Amino acid sequence: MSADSEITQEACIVTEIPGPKSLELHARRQAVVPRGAHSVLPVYIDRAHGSILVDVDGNQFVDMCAGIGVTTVGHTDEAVVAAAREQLGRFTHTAFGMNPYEPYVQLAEHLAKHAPGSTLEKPYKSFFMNSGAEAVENAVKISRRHTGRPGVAVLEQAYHGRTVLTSSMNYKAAPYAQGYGPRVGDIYKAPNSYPLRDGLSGEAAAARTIAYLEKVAGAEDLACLIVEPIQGEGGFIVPADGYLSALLNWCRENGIVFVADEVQAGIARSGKVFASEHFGIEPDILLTAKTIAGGLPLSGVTGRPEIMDSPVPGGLAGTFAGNPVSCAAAVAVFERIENDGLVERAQHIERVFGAALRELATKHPRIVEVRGRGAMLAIELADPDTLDPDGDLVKRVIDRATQQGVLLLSAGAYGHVIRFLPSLQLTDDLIATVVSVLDDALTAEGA
Ligand code: PLZ
Repeated sequence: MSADSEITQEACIVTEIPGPKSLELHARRQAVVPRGAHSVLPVYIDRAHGSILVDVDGNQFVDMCAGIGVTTVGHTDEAVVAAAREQLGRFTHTAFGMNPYEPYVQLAEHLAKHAPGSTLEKPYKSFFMNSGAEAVENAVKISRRHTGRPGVAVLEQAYHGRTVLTSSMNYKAAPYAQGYGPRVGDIYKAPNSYPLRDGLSGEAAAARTIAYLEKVAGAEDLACLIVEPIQGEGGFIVPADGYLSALLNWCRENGIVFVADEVQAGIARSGKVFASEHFGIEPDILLTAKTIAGGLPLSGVTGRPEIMDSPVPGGLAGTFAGNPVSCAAAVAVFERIENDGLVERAQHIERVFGAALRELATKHPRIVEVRGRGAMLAIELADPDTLDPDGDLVKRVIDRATQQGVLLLSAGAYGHVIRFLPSLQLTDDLIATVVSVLDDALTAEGA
């Protein structure tokens, strides 16, 4: 079907939301799908292109979520679809652990070229899994194997996945780990850098994190420290300058593997290929997923060869890991980044949309901060005097925007942040639509 490219890049609401066909599908789903597999918005999608989702009732929505930061190159991007189709016609699966193929190797070459460690004499090595959580799991395994130590350090406000290990690493207990115990041990959650709320310099925040870990975990027992350079689910929290480099130095001094979880921030979204570049750090291990394959499931673990080679042959695998169709799509994503200025698009979105959000903040005092990088921007909503987080306001604003055809996503420990992670195809016209819908919603809420 080539109708995708005929979808106009505009919002257009033609029924009640959810519409009658969505409601019908939702009733069928409730009979056969457990409630745990919840959908935030029961609007069923029929097709999509660029920044627009079209539902089964013919409503068009501006997608400011990109499937939680996945379709960063745009929905049904022609180059990605063509590469995946081509590979589908050749073969869909062999298991890389059985019979290997070129797209996997090509993708590892792209990552070696773009990873912040590309200044090293020996390039970073990569292998591929299916999901972000699996990438995190493997980073923990490799770090333990490399160091012979058990401990895993993470930060407050962090999110790393929903497997039993990774859900024990998340800051929030509910809905990830609560009720599914026992939780995994030897995980230490250290204070992070949250400039709006702690007011600390990067140096002071790092000293606090390090002091905590030395006291509570003991540096000699730590295999790795895993950080999101810009925290995603936590609310697009950008750490204070110098925070991450101080943590990295401490890791190097203490033989701890420094892992950057770039599952949400990586691959052009932040206005750099890797968010780590904003902070001048070369992590030992870098994790990618989401954006990497333009909408197909794939994750990557990339790192220094001396660390990545610590597992024995056959130690890193999975039946579907590094699926050839996903790898071919991911190669197309990197070609788009290299040839079509996607990083510059993310920077453009930061300039235009970021400025508009800051303008909104001057009108609406409950926007207590506008932050983020590239096409990863957020507004935090709180009481301007006490900074009490206002998750209810976020919910109401998102509901109002949905009714106007703009899909928004919350974030933050208290659901008090609206995060914007659109596709890089977002046009200036659509930015204007989103800003005016937000403005109206905030005004209607007296915010
Ligand atoms: N690391 C930094 O953001 C996934 C979670 C959606 P998976 N974030 C979206 C949900 O509610 O399940 C994420 C992330 C960071 C790891 C992950 C996990 O990636 O592909 O969802 O396993």
